[in-house]
Amino acid sequence: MSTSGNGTAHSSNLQVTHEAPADGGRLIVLTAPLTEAIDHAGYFIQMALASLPIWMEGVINRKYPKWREVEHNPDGSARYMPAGVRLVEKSLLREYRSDDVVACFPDDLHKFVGPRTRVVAVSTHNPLGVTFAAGVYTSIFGSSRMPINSHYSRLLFAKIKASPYRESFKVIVGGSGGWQIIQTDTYEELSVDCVVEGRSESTDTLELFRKAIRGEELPRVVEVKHPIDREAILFPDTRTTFGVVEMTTGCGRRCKFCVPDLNPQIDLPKDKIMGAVRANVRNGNKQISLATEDMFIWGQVHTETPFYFPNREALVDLYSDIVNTPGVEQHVLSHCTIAPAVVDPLLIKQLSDLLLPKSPIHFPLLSSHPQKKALSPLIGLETGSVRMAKQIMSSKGVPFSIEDWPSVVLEGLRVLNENNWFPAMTLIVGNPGETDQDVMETIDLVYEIERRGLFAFLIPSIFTPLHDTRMEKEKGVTQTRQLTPLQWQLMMKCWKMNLRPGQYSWWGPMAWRMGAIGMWLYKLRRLNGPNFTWPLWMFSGAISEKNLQRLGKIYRGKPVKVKTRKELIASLKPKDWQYLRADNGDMPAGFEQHLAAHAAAV
Ligand code: B12
Ligand code: SF4
Repeated sequence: MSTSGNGTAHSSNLQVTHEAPADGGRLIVLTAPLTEAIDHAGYFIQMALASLPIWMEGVINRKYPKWREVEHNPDGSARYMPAGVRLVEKSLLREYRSDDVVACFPDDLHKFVGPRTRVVAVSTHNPLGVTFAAGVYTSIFGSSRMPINSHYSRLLFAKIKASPYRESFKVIVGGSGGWQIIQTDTYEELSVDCVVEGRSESTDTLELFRKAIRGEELPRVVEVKHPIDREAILFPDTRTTFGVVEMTTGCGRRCKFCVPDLNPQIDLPKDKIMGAVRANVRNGNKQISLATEDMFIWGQVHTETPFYFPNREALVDLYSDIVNTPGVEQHVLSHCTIAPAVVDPLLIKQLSDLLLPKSPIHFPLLSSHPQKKALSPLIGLETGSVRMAKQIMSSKGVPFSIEDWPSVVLEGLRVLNENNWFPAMTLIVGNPGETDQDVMETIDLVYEIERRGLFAFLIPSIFTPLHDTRMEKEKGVTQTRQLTPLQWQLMMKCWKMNLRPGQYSWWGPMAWRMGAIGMWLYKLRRLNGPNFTWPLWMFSGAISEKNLQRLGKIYRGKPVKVKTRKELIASLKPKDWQYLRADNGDMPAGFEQHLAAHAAAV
């Protein structure tokens, strides 16, 4: 049971009332799964909800007993909703009256869905848990189909399906996870009429809603265009979950497996970002997070400087205004890339000075900040194999050559750690064509991170061919039982390293040993097959890595030859030197003469 902000109790079970809302309901009702809408405990809880199987919900309940408690506006609508829902709402309000449209939590649908309702629109991020990282952890623990988030998404769809007014409204689904319904063909099962691929701002989306309201048949899938003009992107003027406000769309580094990179590279206008920040604060939010694939491109899109040389002044100005907005008590970073930390370490320092005081993240054993605060953006590491990196993400490290990818990762991480940034870094296991040699090179890089005393939360996930990407048709590993001993070892080594900061108590290592082996005996041995066994022993720490290597059970990684920042900078093409900032030091020999000659030529 959960209690809403206005004191009414709700159950998160299927709840069907046949009593019509007094006003006949709203014409258009917007919603999202509870697990994607909650604005509680920060980003990590939602990531856990997406990654743990439903049978582990008790772990979340114990850690966050109040996670289901949500707040309401006086009319019963949702006080906050994911940014995607808010934009659909904003898009619709260009055409419909505000009392025609409402955004509500799943438990409140019966208050707004009535005989007048013509559309129930669902925004979803990850409804069936078939995307990377989400699928992999649930499959390790036993059921690949039902992460907690997926369970709650299904509850939402079941509730909509069971509505006594279901015949008189259409169900339209959108958001970054809509493709999962198309790919699994679960339209009937979930009672979905149409999935929209693309942004709500599009006039095609509005036309679709018009059609639904006229009661016409809808196509199963509608692809709508992404605005290419930064002014065409709308901004919420109500509160969003976690204070998410869009900062950029697209990326530009062109990794082949990536969905967001397919969108146009746009950095959004500062005044609009600030307007949405203020709107969040006005509506009771204390936290802001700018949604982006790479925060470092903001201020450098379609300028004369290539986007991968960050615009230090613009970024510092933007973040400074955000964290200094009265009412913003917390600020969280979303995604970025690592090469900019090597390009401009002073930018990282200046951002740290600004952002650390407002970061809600504390890593007492890692941070040198007086209050042990830290910043933890999500960064793609993906692979330590240069051969693989060339195939799937040849521009990931620009302006540096992809040949230097391991050095870019290690030097970038050094700069970040020195400034109290401890990123979550994703790795892809089981890329199409991945050989044992590729996995060994990734293991080498992971051991090198450990050897150098660097820290990142390493999050391995199994390759998932995502819809529409240039790797859509490729096949990698599909089940955890197919993972090789080396792939398992990479996964378990990452998790072993992640748990390091929690292992300094006297009881920590012991608990892990017992827990890991107990879990293996109980469930995981059968599920994940024999290749899992020795990596798990390595993870548990019950037998030392040295001994496991001596017995020939694991590969312990060999030292990686790494370029220093100075060497990396020296490897840049002279045409790029003009974009370097001398205050970072490590300038290539002949830098000043080169710049003078360049200036003269210009
Ligand atoms: C912020 C963010 C988070 C936050 C907050 C999420 C939240 N609930 O608000 C956190 C960190 C919690 C998170 C978690 C996860 N995330 Co996330 N996240 C993002 C990020 C950076 C921004 C999302 C956002 O708000 N964008 C701004 C809004 C406006 O965009 P939007 O939601 O897409 O909405 C637009 C359209 O989709 C459309 N639309 C949306 N809804 C609807 C509905 C209808 C009816 C219509 C017509 C249109 C429509 O219109 C909107 C614009 O007008 C995106 C990347 C990105 N740039 O989108 C990744 C992203 C969405 N996340 C992703 C993933 C994988 C996850 C996790 C599964 C990761 C994990 N394993 O833990 C979890 C899942 C969480 C869950 N509960 O299930 C992937 C999704 C991949 C996919 N589904 O195919 C993305 C694309 C990142 C990536 N690079 O791959 N995420
Ligand atoms: S760097 Fe990240 S966001 Fe950019 S293309 Fe690669 S995976 Fe996508």
